[in-house]
Amino acid sequence: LCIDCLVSNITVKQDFDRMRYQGTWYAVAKKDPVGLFLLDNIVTNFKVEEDGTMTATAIGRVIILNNWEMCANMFGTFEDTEDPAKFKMKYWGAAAYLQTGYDDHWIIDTDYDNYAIHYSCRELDVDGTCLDGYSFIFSRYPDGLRPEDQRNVTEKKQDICFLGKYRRVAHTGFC
Ligand code: ODT
Repeated sequence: LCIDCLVSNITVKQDFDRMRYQGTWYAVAKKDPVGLFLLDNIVTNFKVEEDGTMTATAIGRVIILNNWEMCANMFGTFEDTEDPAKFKMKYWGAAAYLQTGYDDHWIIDTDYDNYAIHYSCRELDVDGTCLDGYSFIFSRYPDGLRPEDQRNVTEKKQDICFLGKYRRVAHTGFC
């Protein structure tokens, strides 16, 4: 629960297990940051390397240089922090004109087999709330969340103060 919207009070998944998090996740909803990048058809694949490092790839439809539509191939490596569900994500694209960055990457909640809620605050406001952030709702299935997971996901959207700020992410086969 987070009633004051302070980023420092947001709770994440307890005892996050990166091994069970591996494999394919379909973005079914997204809260965009300022200057959004990935539009839709977003699919990610997480992996734990032999040395224990978590890495991921992501694909998604983007529009670059104002009106060039393409599928972006993205890569990320995750730096551990003292909390097992909080990472720093270094990311870059297969092509130089794609976005690169270094974002927080928090796993708010997941059951590993069906749903996951991701959160990233890029810019803190002076009062400790999030001024610019983004969040993905992931499903193991491209067609969306199971009905039995929807209530919990809605609750978590509220906890991270992003309720009502999500849009549905379509999977049309574009990428
Ligand atoms: O789309 C946006 O507006 C912001 C997100 C840009 C980050 C994309 C970088 C993806 C790098 C590969 C990693 C995949 C895992 C991602 C899971 C969720 C957060 C991006």
